[in-house]
Amino acid sequence: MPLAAIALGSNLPGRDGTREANLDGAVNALLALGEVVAQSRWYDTAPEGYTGQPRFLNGAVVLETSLMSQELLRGLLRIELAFGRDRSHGIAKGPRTLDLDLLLYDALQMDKPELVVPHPAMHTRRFVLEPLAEIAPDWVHPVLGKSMKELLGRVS
Ligand code: PH2
Ligand code: MG
Ligand code: MG
Repeated sequence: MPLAAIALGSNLPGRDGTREANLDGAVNALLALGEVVAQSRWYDTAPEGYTGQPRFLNGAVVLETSLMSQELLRGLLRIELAFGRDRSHGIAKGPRTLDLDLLLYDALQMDKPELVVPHPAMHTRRFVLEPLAEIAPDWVHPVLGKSMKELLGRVS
């Protein structure tokens, strides 16, 4: 069955009060989409990009799933909504209760308006690579030809 790497992030309390509860609850909700075969620890990280927002809690999971990439994406968006994610207003890349990003899907390369895989910014982000290299150090980025461990060694 296909393996998907998913990044998790939260920097606002949700219905259960903490960033941890959002990420723990998201992992539980992901069980509806497949089997969580690996889960990183949660990393407290400084916001990158738009820095005028609270610190994030970030992590990654590897999900074994029978869903196609776009079905999986729809499932991730549904979970974000269930955790109170509001995309209707606010700052792009600003604070959010839950962000679930599809990073990798086997060795798939896809560039469509609704989904780009591998995630186009993943190799530049320590908050993505550190948790992913913890659970999938040897997974090779299908475009860059470098493992997660190697990519982590290249970010500041
Ligand atoms: N997500 C962003 C923008 N900046 N910074 C950290 N530390 N963690 C994130 O998950 C994050 C961010 C947009 O998705
Ligand atoms: Mg994101
Ligand atoms: Mg996102």
